[in-house]
Amino acid sequence: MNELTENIFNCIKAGKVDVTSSFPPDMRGKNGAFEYTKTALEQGIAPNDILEKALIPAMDIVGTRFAKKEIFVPQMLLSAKAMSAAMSHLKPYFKSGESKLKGRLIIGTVSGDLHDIGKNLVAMMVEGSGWEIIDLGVDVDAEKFMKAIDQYPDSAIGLSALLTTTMENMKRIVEVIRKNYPENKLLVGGAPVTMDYCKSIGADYYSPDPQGAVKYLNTLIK
Ligand code: B1M
Repeated sequence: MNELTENIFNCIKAGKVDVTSSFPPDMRGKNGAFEYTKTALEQGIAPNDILEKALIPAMDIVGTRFAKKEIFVPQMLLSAKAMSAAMSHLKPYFKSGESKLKGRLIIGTVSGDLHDIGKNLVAMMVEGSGWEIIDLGVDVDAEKFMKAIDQYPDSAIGLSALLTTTMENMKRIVEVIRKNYPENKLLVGGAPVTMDYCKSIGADYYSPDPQGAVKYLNTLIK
């Protein structure tokens, strides 16, 4: 790994966003993912190399540590923030089509539900693994999901629900999407959701955490 790519990798793993970030204490005053990514691109390192050699492996480690409960939500959020800082430089290349992403995930918290911390973590981890994210936010009804799928028909779709009451809405939204787009892959998650529930409503996969979501989505790449 090139030294700059290694620096980006280490910053994302440690949650070092930019030069002004005070976390982690031993990296205070030093450049972060934001500065190193900018320099790497200026020095001609390909956006795909930065994504595949730094962002994806770093977020992979972070996701595994989180799933094993070796790190917790705040550390994961900082790593995701560092990843987003690096992505802010890479996005223009992917948007222009000069570099290719793995796929696209439309994600939202289902109608009636305002919890978005877990959904955002999933979105950030999936983005960090090389996917484009269309984040519809919270309280997303079937109509809004359908509008986004009509616009991006080749996407996977992710639904999050944190309330037992809104799991019913998840079911209804899955029904509407299935009716119109039987082939699209539907991923569901959120604290009260289970694999049994996922199967009972006709979704394709349930993941208890972002890492599982990433692993599942990566199996869909053609
Ligand atoms: Co609310 N809330 N809340 N809440 N809240 C819970 C969920 C609750 C369990 C608390 C409790 O009573 N012990 C309870 C639900 C009970 C139930 O339905 N069985 C509850 C309730 C009742 C409510 C209100 C109804 C309270 C009220 O007003 N009377 C209300 C509802 C509002 C609404 O949505 N309409 C409400 C409101 C809120 C706040 C706004 C105050 C706030 C949300 C802030 C926000 O999200 N921006 C809030 C919070 C913070 C919580 C708790 C404390 C924490 C949720 C959270 O963020 N967890 C929660 C209790 C708890 O969990 N201890 C609680 C951390 C997050 C990282 O985990 O979201 O599970 P989680 O996401 C995980 C996985 O589930 C998975 O990956 C994530 C990372 O591991 N995952 C996916 C999530 N989505 C996924 C999607 C995937 C794959 C994996 O694929 C697409």
